[in-house]
Amino acid sequence: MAIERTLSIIKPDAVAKNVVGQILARFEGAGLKIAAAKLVQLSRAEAEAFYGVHKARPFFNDLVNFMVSGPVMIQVLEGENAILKNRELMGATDPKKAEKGTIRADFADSIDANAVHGSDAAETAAQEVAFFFPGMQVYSR
Ligand code: RTP
Ligand code: MG
Repeated sequence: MAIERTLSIIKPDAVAKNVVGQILARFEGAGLKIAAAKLVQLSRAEAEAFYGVHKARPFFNDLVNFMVSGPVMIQVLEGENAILKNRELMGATDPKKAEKGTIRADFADSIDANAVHGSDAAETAAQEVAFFFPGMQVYSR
């Protein structure tokens, strides 16, 4: 099975709730390694660029406002099937629809404040990792 990398963001609501460690522990518990990590306050320009794919959507402004409302923890997760595995750990976008035991079911309050972001495919994962960790050291294993 392929070793993949995916971009994960612990969003401002979860950082404010002080559950960063609990969320990272779920990634580690599922066999994903933290290959890079940083706690940062996104600028509006960064949030708009990162979520540019949603520019035309009615929720775009709310999404950007939310993502700049406080610091976020950004990490690269690495492991077998990392992209899908992370999406499964996260649960559905709307926490009301997220399966029990997923990060969003356990830590998110609403579809806007939904605790985590995760890349959704190989191509977006590569783009998103490069966006936040340009020139990241690649370790062979
Ligand atoms: P993410 O990109 O943050 O990992 O979330 P996702 O793939 O599960 O959902 P996506 O469709 O990519 O939407 C990005 C974020 O926009 C907010 N959203 N709000 N009010 C709404 O109908 C709505 N739909 C999406 C969510 O915060 C979602 O995570
Ligand atoms: Mg998405």
